[in-house]
Amino acid sequence: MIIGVVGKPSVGKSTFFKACTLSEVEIASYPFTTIKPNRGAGYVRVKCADRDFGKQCNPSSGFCINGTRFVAVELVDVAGLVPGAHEGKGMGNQFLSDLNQADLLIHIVDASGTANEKGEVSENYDPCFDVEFLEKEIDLWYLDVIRRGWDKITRLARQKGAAGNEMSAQISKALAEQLSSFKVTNAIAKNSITASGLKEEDFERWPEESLRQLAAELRKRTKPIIIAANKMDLPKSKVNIERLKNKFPDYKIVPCSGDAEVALRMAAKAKLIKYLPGDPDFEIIAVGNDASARPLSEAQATALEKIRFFLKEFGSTGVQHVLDTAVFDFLQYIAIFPGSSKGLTDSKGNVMPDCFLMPPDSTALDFAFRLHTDFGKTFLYAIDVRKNQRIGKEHKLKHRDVIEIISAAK
Ligand SMILES: Nc1nc2c(ncn2[C@@H]2O[C@H](COP(=O)(O)OP(=O)(O)O)[C@@H](O)[C@H]2O)c(=O)[nH]1
Ligand SMILES: [Mg+2]
Repeated sequence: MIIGVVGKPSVGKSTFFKACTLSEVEIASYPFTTIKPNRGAGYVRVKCADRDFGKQCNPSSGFCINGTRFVAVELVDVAGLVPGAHEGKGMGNQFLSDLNQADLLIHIVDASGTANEKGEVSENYDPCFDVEFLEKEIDLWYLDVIRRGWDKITRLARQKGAAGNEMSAQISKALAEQLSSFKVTNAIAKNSITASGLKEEDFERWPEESLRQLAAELRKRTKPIIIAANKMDLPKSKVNIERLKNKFPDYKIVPCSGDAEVALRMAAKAKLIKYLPGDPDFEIIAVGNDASARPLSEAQATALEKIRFFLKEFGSTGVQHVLDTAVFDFLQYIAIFPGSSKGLTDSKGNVMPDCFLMPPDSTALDFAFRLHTDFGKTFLYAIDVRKNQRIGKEHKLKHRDVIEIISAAK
């Protein structure tokens, strides 16, 4: 899963990205390569299954602190969004390919209204414009690709129909084929066509304007957007977030402060405080006359107390909450731990080294394929390790299940 961090300049994208990717502990490895500077691992919080078995896990990627497991998700800082972007203004190939690969977009909005549509210093700017703008811009980009490819898409559909297939299902297949780089699948194309009030078999007579809605429906399903209302520490943000919530009741809007999260993670890394990303508070470590203790400077102490005040009001800095909301609440992913009824240790002696994020409705068989194609192909049955119960391939998995796959490949 790839999560794109988008928004106009100066809203705090890079700060948010830094906050998510900065980690107190040294991370041995990611489940993916991060060779580009604008790519990195963010982590979602999962209550680890290790404690339920009276164990301490040794994650092979991510980390686990006191029973809270941080599972990696790939983040991309997608810079370069400006008005007119879909027409190619300021939108390089890099921007498009970064955007293309994302499964979900976190739209960082400057809730304080201190930057105009180009990101220049301003006053009383209404962030609702940014939400409308981004949605429109991405919808137009989809529309543009559909329009430019329309002759080809319809030709493909006719060919498929002529090849003896039932004409009524060919346009969705042709759309999915042409828009595969946007992660449009057959099912997504079908649902989008229906949601646009169109009938597949009439595709030769679809009105031109209907393509606009079709583009929007395809976009919604392949690039869903959640909003991080950033800079909540600034004065006008509270009024503006209410405005956002009223105007966009269908959007998930999470208040946050990227700056505060960066400060806390840096302080934790420097061993000045104890802080777990997403926590409602932190604890100052370095006090007293102990020679090894590094007392906080006056400025540090003041800055931290200001952040504590923010945490009290908002429950957390919100940054971790944005990621957790995106993955678990919005995309409804579930975390699954591979395990075994014979023990939770792998061949190298690591306890519960892995935790996988799976899409909603994943079955035991899906999980087998996720572990290894061979496990999927030669799947026999699975075991729900918590209950020590056999489950079949169609069995739907739940968040925090511990599952063993029994296959002929083992
Ligand atoms: N007050 C405040 N400023 C922030 C916050 N997050 C980011 N900023 C500031 O906003 C400015 C732009 O941030 P940056 O991450 O470079 O924005 P980008 O252009 O979207 O990548 C910087 O000065 C940040 O320190 C926040 O939560 N509160
Ligand atoms: Mg930036």
